[in-house]
Amino acid sequence: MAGRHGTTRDAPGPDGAGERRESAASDETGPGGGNARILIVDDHADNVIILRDRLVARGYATMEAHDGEEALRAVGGYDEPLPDGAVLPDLILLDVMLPRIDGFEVARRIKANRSLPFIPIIIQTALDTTEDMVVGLDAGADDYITKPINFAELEARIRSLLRIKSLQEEVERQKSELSAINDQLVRIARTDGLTGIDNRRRLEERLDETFEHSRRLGEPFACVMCDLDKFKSVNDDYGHQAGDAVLRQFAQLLREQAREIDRVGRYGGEEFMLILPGATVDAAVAFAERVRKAVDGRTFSFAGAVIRRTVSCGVAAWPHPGIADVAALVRAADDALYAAKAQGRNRVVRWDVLTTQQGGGGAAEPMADAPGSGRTADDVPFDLRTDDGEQRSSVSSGSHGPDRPASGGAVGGGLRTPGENRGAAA
Ligand code: GH3
Ligand code: MG
Ligand code: MG
Repeated sequence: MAGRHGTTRDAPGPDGAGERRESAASDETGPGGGNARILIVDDHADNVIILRDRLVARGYATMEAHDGEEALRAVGGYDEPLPDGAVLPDLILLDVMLPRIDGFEVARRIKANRSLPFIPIIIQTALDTTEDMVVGLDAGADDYITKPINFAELEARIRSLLRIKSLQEEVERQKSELSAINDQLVRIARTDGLTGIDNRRRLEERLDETFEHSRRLGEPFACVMCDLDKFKSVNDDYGHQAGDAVLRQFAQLLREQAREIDRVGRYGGEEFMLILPGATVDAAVAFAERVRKAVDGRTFSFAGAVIRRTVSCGVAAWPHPGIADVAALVRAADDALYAAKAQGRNRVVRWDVLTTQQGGGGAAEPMADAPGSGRTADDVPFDLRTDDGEQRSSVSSGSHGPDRPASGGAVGGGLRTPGENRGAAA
């Protein structure tokens, strides 16, 4: 049997708010109470004592408040942080007639405080004033009990509300679990599983965001497509796992080379894309050239072997008169990449120079080539529209198929206009 000996005081507020009493057996499950904490709010000390003793005897822990302000303070109701070590009540037994702030107002303020969890409130009303009951329920109370209080009835109401509270908490728990799972799914849906960098879907979102942002601010931005050269031979010679290791190491290299604001993603296969916000074509070419050199100057290692690889890059940037939208920008970078492959690989090609050299793409003036890139379309004449299957496969970078409808007119020689479909070469 619990008694006054078990009384403890937890973090009493300035006026005794939050005063808390617990039964000696409070950590055992009582006849109905478990460890639920009930805040008794009543200005009559006798009422408080009667309720407290009976609740404690039934295994509940109790807290007390003697007016409306104390009651609010016990739940941090004045936007004050709860005193250290203080705990919120699980349920409030609220008298209506209280000094300073009446019970209705207390209920209203507690229910209006969105930072609080669900705390059931039972108002105590005099038997002859059902009007109080209506006002109390309208104020947000969850139930009411008439005085003089029938303790069995009070206990039944407390149990019922605590059941609702625990269901509510379970719902909240499941909601936050679902939201965490959802966040994780969103992350997975945007990430390339092999390399941990953005996947194509995410890159496309980023492209749209960056394009929108650049257009609003009138800032340039660039897109670099990188494709590992002769990557298929890594798989053929060393196995698929070796190929995977090279892809991971290449992704890591790109991450290291990129600035904080750049986006690095895997566009597909052994083809990677970099989105460089604020970068002019010159800056992007310099960046791509750094990447190219870094790859050229390093080795890739995996179980049992160390190999060297090179990379080809295509660069395009907005604004450019020939680039009206994101799709045109990506196509331009891809075309430049394709030209880099055709010119012999291990090089960086800028699309705007291809364009001006062919008088296509709407470039107003030839743009200066960046130091270090140094290679343009006329370094090596190439024919992207040859019907010769041999040559096609030697210049194709392979993974461009699905989003590039085949051009029916892929006949004859000469340079394809950049931005135009690569056609049969894909
Ligand atoms: P090029 O210089 O023209 O780009 O030649 P390439 O061999 O790199 O290009 P190709 O398109 O012929 O081959 C690409 C290869 O990339 C074929 C494919 O098996 C391999 N590949 C694509 N995705 C993965 C991957 O996730 N892991 C591994 N290990 N290989 C991949
Ligand atoms: Mg390749
Ligand atoms: Mg490829």
